[in-house]
Amino acid sequence: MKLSKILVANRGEIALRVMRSAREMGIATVAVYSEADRQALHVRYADEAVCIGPAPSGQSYLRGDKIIEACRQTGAEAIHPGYGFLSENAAFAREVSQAGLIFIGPSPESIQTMGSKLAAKAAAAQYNIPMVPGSAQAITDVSAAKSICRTIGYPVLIKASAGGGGKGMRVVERESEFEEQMQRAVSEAVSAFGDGSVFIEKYITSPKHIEIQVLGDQLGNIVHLFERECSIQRRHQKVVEEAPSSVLTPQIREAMGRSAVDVARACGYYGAGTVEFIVDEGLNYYFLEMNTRLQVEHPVTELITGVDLVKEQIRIAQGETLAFRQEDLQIRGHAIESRVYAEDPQNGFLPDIGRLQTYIRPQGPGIRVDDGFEQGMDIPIYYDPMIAKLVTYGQTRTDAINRMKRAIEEYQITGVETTLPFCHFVMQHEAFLSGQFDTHFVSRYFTPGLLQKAAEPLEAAIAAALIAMLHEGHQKPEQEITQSARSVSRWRERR
Ligand code: MV4
Repeated sequence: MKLSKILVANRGEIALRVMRSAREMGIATVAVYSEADRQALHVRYADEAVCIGPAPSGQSYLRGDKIIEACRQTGAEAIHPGYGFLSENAAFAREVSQAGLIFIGPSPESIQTMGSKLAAKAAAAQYNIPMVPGSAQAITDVSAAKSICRTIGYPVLIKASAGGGGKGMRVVERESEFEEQMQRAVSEAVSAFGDGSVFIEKYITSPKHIEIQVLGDQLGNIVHLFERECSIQRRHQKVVEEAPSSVLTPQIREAMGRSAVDVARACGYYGAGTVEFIVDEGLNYYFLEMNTRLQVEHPVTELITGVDLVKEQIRIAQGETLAFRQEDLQIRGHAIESRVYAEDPQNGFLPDIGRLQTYIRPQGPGIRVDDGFEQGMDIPIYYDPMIAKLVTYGQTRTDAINRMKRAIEEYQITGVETTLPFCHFVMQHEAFLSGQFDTHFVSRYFTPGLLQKAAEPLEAAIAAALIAMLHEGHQKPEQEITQSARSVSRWRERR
């Protein structure tokens, strides 16, 4: 069934990104917006727009009922949820189809299974997919849990089954700390997710976060589109991502790809999805969880494969067969994404909201900017402070890195502080250049004093550096989940 009009239940850069692909497919677009977003670019870009409520997302972008009503009003036949908001809400996906509309995404059952880490692991256990040693079920009995920990060995990690973003996660270094940490994890999980189920895993001390993009159609065909390396993150918020990973061998890439397809198959997956792994220093990989949405960092995969993931999502929702088989896909070149957040890297990455006084995008070969703002606009306080995704492409990783440095130097933003200087720092760091880094990159290597502000008068740069040096002594190091995490990375030694 060909769609003729879709509603995009999101805002900002991702709403625009989705509408662009829809328009290229000849599909009309409907925007929804909150009262804070009347002037937003996604509203102006859409063929039609419907206001769904006040600024707080609980009263607008999270109101499934109002969004379904907006479809009735405009005649939209399908809903693309983007990422965040309602994108991984199984109940919403079910309500959409009960209203006779198409949810552009996986089935409610897939969303529900993968929304529980324990259910996801249970589904994956039908296949031979590597998983971190730990408890297969929620732990309730402290002494039974301690005996599991004795078997797998400390340190262990307690995780919330319903968790996300590191919430409800506790590292336990020794048995004497176990009970207290378990109680904390349970109460954090109850208050954050309304579900206190927690389980245990062996703690991998220096992991890389590598995820595999998958696509499945409604006829049961599933392919993977290789990996994204997402280890450069702070407090579980990714800042720099790239594809492909510079450490995977073709053999490990193929094995991880096959495992990712198996995970998707285990829950009858269709649509676009991401299978998340951690990779240890010996390049052993372990399945952690699956994200059942389009991810923020999807453009790096699009650039190295030539596949428009949003168009594929729409084709899959239309019931079409995947247009390619696994052997049709290959990696061409290298792509890097820098997330431009309105946050101050000189000041603990605190959100720095305000008006974009100057906003001039970089241009030229190999540069893609996905954003939702123009010069003069305010960054609203109600939503995610991401201004843009700056993505560069090159034939080699070095080309993509040099292009990213050039693009960051061209990008002119005043009025708010951004993560751009931090991303520039990453592009020059020896650990990033060599590929020998893990998820602890930021806490291990970054201090605000190391940032140089580009394109500023020398005196101002010196003053900023002096101020940063004065502040450095007073700053608490970024809270990390373990002490041993601050030790030197062992990625290098093993290679
Ligand atoms: C882990 C881990 C080490 N060992 N599991 C964090 C968020 C969640 N999606 C999985 N996470 C981790 N799970 C075991 N058994 C380390 C992390 C982790 C992490 C993972 C990916 C990206 C960034 C991270 C930062 C800190 C910890």
